[in-house]
Amino acid sequence: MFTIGQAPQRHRVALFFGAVGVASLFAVALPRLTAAGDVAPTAAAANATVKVDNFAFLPATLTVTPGTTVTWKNEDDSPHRIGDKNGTFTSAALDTDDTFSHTFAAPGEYPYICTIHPYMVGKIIVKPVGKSS
Ligand SMILES: [Cu+2]
Repeated sequence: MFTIGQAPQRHRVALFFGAVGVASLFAVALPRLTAAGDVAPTAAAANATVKVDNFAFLPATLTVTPGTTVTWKNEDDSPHRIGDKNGTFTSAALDTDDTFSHTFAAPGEYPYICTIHPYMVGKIIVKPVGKSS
């Protein structure tokens, strides 16, 4: 049995649940936005380590985000001295277990060598967040 008032009432119920559905979508999206905002400062303050071992840099090529502090640690029995080929950073001679740190603010490629053993080569690549190439 149909009455005239029934159809509009069903329509209002459908509208109500439609609005709840849209609100739910926003409720799900908002925490994600907050989480993404929290990730950025963490990435900017990141740290990375390059091991100097067996007359080699490990990893030889390291990709980081701007603001990352890279620490070299000499795990060899022989001293090593980190020197950027462009003269941006140079360490003192590092004895066994000595470390040297440099913070990379600007994007770019930073090839470096051990100035005592120039055949030891490495590279730091500083890549802005969100750029895939
Ligand atoms: Cu060396």
